Amino acid sequence: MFRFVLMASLALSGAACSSKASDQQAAAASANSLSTASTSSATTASTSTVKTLPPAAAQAKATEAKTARGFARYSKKLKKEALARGYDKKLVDQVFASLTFHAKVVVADKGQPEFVETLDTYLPKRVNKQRIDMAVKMYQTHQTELKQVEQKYGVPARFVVALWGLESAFGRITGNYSVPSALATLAYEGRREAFFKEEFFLALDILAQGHISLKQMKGSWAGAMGHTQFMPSSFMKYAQDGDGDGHKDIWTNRSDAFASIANYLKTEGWQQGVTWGRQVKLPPNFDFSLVIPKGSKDRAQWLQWWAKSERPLSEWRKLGLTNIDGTALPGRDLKAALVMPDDKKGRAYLAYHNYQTLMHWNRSYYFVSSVGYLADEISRAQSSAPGAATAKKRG
Ligand SMILES: [Ca+2]
Repeated sequence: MFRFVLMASLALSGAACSSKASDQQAAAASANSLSTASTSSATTASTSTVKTLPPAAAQAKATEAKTARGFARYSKKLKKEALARGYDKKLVDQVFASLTFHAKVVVADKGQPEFVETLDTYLPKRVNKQRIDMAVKMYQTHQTELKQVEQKYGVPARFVVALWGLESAFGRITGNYSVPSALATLAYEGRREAFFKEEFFLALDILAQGHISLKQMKGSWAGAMGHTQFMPSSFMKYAQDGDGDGHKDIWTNRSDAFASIANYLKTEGWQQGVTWGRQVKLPPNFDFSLVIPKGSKDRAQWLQWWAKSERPLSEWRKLGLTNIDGTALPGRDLKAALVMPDDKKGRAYLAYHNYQTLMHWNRSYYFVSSVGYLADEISRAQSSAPGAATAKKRG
């Protein structure tokens, strides 16, 4: 489990990020970033005409030769279990007839990026100018729809757009794997069998409920689905029918995706009227024991450590902290905890309650920093746009 989780947070940040994402979101997160990275090579592996297979594809082929038969045996058992669990036989027949062993999934799951970087190298890549421009454009294009979602769920549209942009490049990169096949392959691989088997059965539930067809149920190699890159368990908990047509379609329906993202944040405690956090400057000789320590074993422990760091902005002000540009911290009566994703060397953030909510989505400082950064850039573009209503940063 540790390796998977570590791999996921590495894949996500491309860095030695010591915060570990939750199982579910680790899968979604790694799925997201790796789907982006590996889609093209996956396509290469399946479409190239054998002559000159690149090494990764060749390796994938080798794994396939070894284990496709094993997968078929595993699928038989899984099918029995599906029927025993009471799934409709027609659905079960249809899904199991479609199951394909994806050697590539196994290779991706075992792979570990070796590249180490910091937030300073990561952020400009992950939230580059192209992504910011696109986010601003999407924010404006879908303004009406986004405002409705903002009102209904109490979550600012800029955060919905930022998550949408980072998870699936605004719905453009959602993954090309058949989700049941990817999940069955990962269950068969065995290292996290129980987790992926449950996700597989939840995928069957989603199909049984008719939200999407089997053919359209596509996702990343790790089973993260659609515009939101939800794992099936997240779908069950947070997905919404935004346009009211009776289906929660996070794969092809933008309204459903927007509502689902906002509902996720609302469900996990988003506070209205407050932003996520802010980058700050520390005074000389700062007492670093006030920072949330790194390496928490789970969210519960991280929250405990958060509570120890958290204090009112006025107190942080007294301790000598300022905004990154040296100006005074806001006078608002808010509590914040101090986060340093790259320890003493790197950036420091005062994190508000909503930071916790974003860390529920994906327990990675790098991920949350990029969401906050992108959301702030959207807001900045709004307030600097000529004639645009000023979208003031609050908190
Ligand atoms: Ca719908």
